[in-house]
Amino acid sequence: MTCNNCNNCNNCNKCNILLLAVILLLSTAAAAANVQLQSKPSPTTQLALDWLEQGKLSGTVILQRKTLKGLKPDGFRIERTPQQTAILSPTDAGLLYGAAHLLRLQAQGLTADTLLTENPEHDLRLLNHWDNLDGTVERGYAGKSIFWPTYDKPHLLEYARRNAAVGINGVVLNNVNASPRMLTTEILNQAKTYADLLRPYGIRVYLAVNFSSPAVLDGLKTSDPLDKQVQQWWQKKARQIYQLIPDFGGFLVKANSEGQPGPMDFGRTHADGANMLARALRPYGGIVMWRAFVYSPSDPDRAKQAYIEFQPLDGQFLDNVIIQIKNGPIDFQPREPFSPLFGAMPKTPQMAELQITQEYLGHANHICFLAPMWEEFLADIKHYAHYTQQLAASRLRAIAGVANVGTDPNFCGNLMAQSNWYAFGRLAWNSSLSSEKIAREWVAQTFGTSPRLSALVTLMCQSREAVVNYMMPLGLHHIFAEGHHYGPQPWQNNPGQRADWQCVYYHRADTQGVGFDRTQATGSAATAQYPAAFGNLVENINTCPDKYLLWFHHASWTHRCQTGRPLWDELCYRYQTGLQQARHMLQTWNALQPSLPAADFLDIQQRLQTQVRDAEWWKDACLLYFQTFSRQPLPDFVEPPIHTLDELKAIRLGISNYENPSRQLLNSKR
Ligand code: BDP
Repeated sequence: MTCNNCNNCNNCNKCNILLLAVILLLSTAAAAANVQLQSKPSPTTQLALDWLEQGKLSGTVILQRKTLKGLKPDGFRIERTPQQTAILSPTDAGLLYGAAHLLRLQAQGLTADTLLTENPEHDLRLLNHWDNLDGTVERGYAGKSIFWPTYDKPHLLEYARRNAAVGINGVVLNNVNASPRMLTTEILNQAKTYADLLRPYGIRVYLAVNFSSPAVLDGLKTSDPLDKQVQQWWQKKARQIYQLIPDFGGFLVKANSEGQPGPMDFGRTHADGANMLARALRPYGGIVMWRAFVYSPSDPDRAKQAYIEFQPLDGQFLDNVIIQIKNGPIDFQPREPFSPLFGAMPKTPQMAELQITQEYLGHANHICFLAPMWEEFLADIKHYAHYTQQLAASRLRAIAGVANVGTDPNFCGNLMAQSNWYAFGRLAWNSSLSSEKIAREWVAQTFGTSPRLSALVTLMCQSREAVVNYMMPLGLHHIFAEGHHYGPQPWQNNPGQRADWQCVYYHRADTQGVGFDRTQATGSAATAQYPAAFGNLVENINTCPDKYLLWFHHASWTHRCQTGRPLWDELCYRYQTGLQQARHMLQTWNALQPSLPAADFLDIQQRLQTQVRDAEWWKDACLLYFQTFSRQPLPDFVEPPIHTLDELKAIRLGISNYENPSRQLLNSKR
């Protein structure tokens, strides 16, 4: 750093901090005409100063709080001259994001443009933690909860730093399957601790709440949202929360879904329930994020049920309610078409829920960079559901990701999985960023800028398609093992359980063909829920992209795919390709050994070895099983299966051993 503050030092951090602080003070005084208020840096600008100092940014950097036309509250402008770089923002959080941006550029060996403006696309960029009060994390593969029952302060602050560095500005502290205990005074006090610790990082806290809390916690006779006492209970609770946490963000609610209580238990609607909570939070500026992940059997096709339940309620929600919708109509599968609810409720703010934790994508064992999946989804909702215009006109602009963070020292179960947390934050800020750019940024900040590492960027960008190929290609979905959702179980069909919890319900394989007919012509007519441009595209089997073929069609085994291959051959080709792609990922990684830290190299190498074995497992299980319907031989390009179908069907992964399932499997004959 060149020091402008004293003439006889070249790299004087002390002076630079002073300089930054002084300039901050002066500029804020000029803008706000209130010198005293900013007599010292705020906790947030202090963090920005610390980051810039630790990052050893070259040249002089000025942080200036300033309201500028075209800058949103969290937005920032960077103005660079030969003498200095100025970061301008109306808010302290914006200055922090600007500082992070400069550091991101520096890590890539880049300098800021002479004039650059950044505004977040979503005002609320949230992580949802599926953390339980006993410390377990639902669908978590990275240790225990970082919040419950207790916390480790350095770990939590580093978590906060990483969030702020990518612009994440809100966290839901607990599982959507929420315990009523969450709203007890004891737990609220703990939430206050987290709110205080996270506030300097520009992060607000939110809570997932259980709709039956009034009855369960305080013995009210009902939790009916139209009951006066129930309403008062929530109002009192909101008052208590805001006394503790004045900038509390609001509630996230999973209601009438998978056994959770909700307004429909009392003959009310989702709107009745959401609005009752919204009224309680409104005086304090809080919001309600009401989830649309519901599938009560309103239609024989589960993919249609959320739309059926929610779309008619458009216009009935109060203005501090936003509907939180999973990216696809079923449940975070390796590939789903976008949910038809997007764009279908023009009078209601909507937010996407993405899953960062790899529930259906190999847990922390498989390396799968998720940005390509989210890029595909975001591009589709922009193109077909006019997401950008909707967002621009929306009262609330938000997006959420289900976190993959835990107490593991690397936070995410493995180092590569951190890239998905990073990618979520970057896309929440700017959904037009390409996955390749995000991968490049992350690799540079994690491993450096050696040109050899471009192979890692390519590996990351191809990894999601590899996983789709060896797990559920061509629009297949929901053929994973029950319970832990790790590994294949396309034969799953438990008598006496809900039909739409069975894998056979989703693939519908028979001797004629495979896939779920969702066409209007002959099937469930799910295609009719979509905007015409998409609905018509996928309705017609000849125009339906192969990647969605078996999602929308029961295609015959001889159906000619867009590649020219008959369906059976194409299915075999995809599974075989997926396996080869997994092997290629391992080879690429091995070749990168000299450019990578030894411990990280070995850890990821082992995971990739597991991933290759699992890809063999998926390929063998799915091809041998579907072959019982297609009754055709495996084409020559498919490696002969290592296992028999009976052996594969006998595999039972218990909860205690599922973390490393493939270790106990599949090796005997290799
Ligand atoms: C499913 C998970 C389940 C969650 C549910 C949800 O398997 O653990 O509770 O989603 O999102 O994907 O509510």
